[in-house]
Amino acid sequence: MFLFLNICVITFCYTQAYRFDYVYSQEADGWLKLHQVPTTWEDAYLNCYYEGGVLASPENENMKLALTKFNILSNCGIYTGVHATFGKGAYFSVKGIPLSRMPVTWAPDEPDNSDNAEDCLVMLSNGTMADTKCSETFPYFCYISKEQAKEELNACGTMDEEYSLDTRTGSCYKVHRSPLNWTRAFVACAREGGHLAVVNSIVEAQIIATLWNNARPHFVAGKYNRDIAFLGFKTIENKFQWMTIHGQTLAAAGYDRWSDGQPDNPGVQNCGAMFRNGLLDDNNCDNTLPFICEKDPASLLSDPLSQ
Ligand SMILES: *[C@@H]1O[C@H](CO)[C@@H](O)[C@H](O)[C@H]1NC(C)=O
Ligand SMILES: *[C@@H]1O[C@H](CO)[C@@H](O)[C@H](O)[C@H]1NC(C)=O
Ligand SMILES: [Ca+2]
Ligand SMILES: [Ca+2]
Ligand SMILES: [Ca+2]
Repeated sequence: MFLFLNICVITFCYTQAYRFDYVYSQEADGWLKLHQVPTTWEDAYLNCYYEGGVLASPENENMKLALTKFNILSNCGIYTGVHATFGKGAYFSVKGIPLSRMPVTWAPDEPDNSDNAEDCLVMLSNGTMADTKCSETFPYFCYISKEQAKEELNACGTMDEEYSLDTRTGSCYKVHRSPLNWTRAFVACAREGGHLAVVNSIVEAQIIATLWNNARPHFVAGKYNRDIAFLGFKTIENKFQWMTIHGQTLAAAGYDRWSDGQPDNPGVQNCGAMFRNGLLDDNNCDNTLPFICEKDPASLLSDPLSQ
């Protein structure tokens, strides 16, 4: 926060925050967010993508400086977006800049490609780099360039035009037509500033079903049911108690209309879904299905609690 204010005082101050969890960096010429919870490289990559940015890399001296300066976690490396997961030894940033173009200083005895199994690069707190297994977990930064961030926020408080506001509920909705399993879907909605949709009324069930049925046809290869979409409810560890992701029973949340014969697979189908007619289904959490996100228009604004 201090850093941010300081930047504002001495240079042009960006009045439009990208979103509350990102901080403007003059060096980076854009917005950075430190994800303090360590994850695997693949999860870091995906989380940044869902947030609308990229896993940050020291692609030039300024980015390297920004990442070093913002990395307040002492003695701890951060994942960079530099990886060779597409081909052994062929290191590129997520944006496709080759490692040979980056200002890299290696840590002692690095890179060593230990066990011939190290395809991801971490940056240590002093700015030196090391290769590591991509399954190791590290904190990381996501980056949104000023170019990317300069679009106006829409009525849903996001630049993601796929979110649309419905004034009847005051919520925004987005139909994800590319299928993910329930866990991945949950994370995708969360990173967009929303959550897997929670149905709180019959009207909301109709709104969601209508949006879904009107969504542009979208072909994604693979075997999955195109007529069922994941929502934000599941059973708690096979206890046959259906709860929304906000900790309520379906009845308390306001909508518990199951389709005929559903739920039909207790103990096996532990995740909540909806048919195109708006009625509910239990489905396998590891199936990949389309899914619906719901978002409070204020969720990413600077002070969501005061809205
Ligand atoms: C950077 O940190 C690593 C790990 O702590 C250490 O081994 C290395 O000597 C440091 N390099 C410089 C240039 O300070
Ligand atoms: C969802 O997919 C991810 C990535 O493929 C996988 O790691 C995870 O185990 C899956 N989760 C479930 C519940 O199947
Ligand atoms: Ca190494
Ligand atoms: Ca809702
Ligand atoms: Ca079912």
